Amino acid sequence: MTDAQPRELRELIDRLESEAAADRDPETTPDVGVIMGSDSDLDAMAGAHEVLDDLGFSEDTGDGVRGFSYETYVVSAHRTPELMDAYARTAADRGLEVIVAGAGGKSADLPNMTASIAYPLPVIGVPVQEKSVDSVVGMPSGAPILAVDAGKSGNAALSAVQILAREHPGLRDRLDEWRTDLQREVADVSRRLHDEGVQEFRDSR
Ligand code: AIR
Repeated sequence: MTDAQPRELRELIDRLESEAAADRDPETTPDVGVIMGSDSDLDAMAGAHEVLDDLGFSEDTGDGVRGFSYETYVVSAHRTPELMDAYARTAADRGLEVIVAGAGGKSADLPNMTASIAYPLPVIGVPVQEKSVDSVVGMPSGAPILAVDAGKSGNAALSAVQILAREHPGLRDRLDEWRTDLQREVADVSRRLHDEGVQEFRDSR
């Protein structure tokens, strides 16, 4: 810790550490942590938030919501390495079961470093751009990360819920319903495309 560390950063790290030390009711702690290197990644990470919302997760903004929930923070591996360390180090004790981590650019190190520090907690990496893929997935032997294709943050959220569903049959049912809805939508599009004809279908999109 340097003396130059700003109060705002220190307070955020203190918050994570005191939440980890507190004996909180697991019912009220977030299950999925969604972190990203910058708020400029929010659009790319929106798929994760949408899937979690669709599957009935609430957003925990610090009020200790009950039931399945997620939280979101900006954590930059390079601008705020101490915050990344604190987030990953305290994640399990704060009640998180799985982390979805997105980062962009060619040095997209938040997912891979979070995976190493939070191990054995599973971390699902989201390369925000195509050029971030190698940096997210390129881990050495013995240092695993789960990862999705560039921009596929919704898939990362689905994978996170799949992990949670191993212990929670209710979530398995929600995942089944989600897949049924998806198949219904694809079948509906397929039928309309055929029955309306290509031009009318395109015009109505
Ligand atoms: N980034 C932020 N800190 C470390 C990295 N690698 C990434 C963000 C974002 C990109 O850099 O994840 O995708 C550009 O960030 P910004 O804040 O300049 O828009």
